[in-house]
Amino acid sequence: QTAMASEKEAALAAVPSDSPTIFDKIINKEIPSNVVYEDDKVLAFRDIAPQAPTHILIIPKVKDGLTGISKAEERHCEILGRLLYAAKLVAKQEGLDDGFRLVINDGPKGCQSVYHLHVHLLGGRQMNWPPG
Ligand code: IU
Repeated sequence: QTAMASEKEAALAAVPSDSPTIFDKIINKEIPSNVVYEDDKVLAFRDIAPQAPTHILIIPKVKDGLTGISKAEERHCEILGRLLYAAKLVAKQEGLDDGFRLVINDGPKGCQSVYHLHVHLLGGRQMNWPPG
């Protein structure tokens, strides 16, 4: 079984809800993670199951109802911009000068498994299109 297949299974098994997720424990440093960037609003850490040489998750420290991008409201516009800007800073920090990919999975069909908004930063290899 490939990691991708199990990630899809995790996504299909995940129940979309606004309950706290494991990312809250990562934010609160209750469980360890490999943090690569942090500011007052945003945390970025290495994905535990990397799908590329660089695979980092960029998340808002306060969820504020943002279980996923489909739940975005006008009040979230500032944090949404900060997440993308942080992704650019991290891509630069990681030396991804020849390109990278940002991904936001949403809902079961989008293969979302953790219901706390996160931007995937993937790089360090040639990406393909279309994605799976
Ligand atoms: P998704 O877009 O919801 O499918 O992404 C969730 C990601 O969170 C996925 O790439 C997992 O490998 C990753 N992850 C993690 O880095 N640490 C964890 O403790 C858990 C998931 I659970």
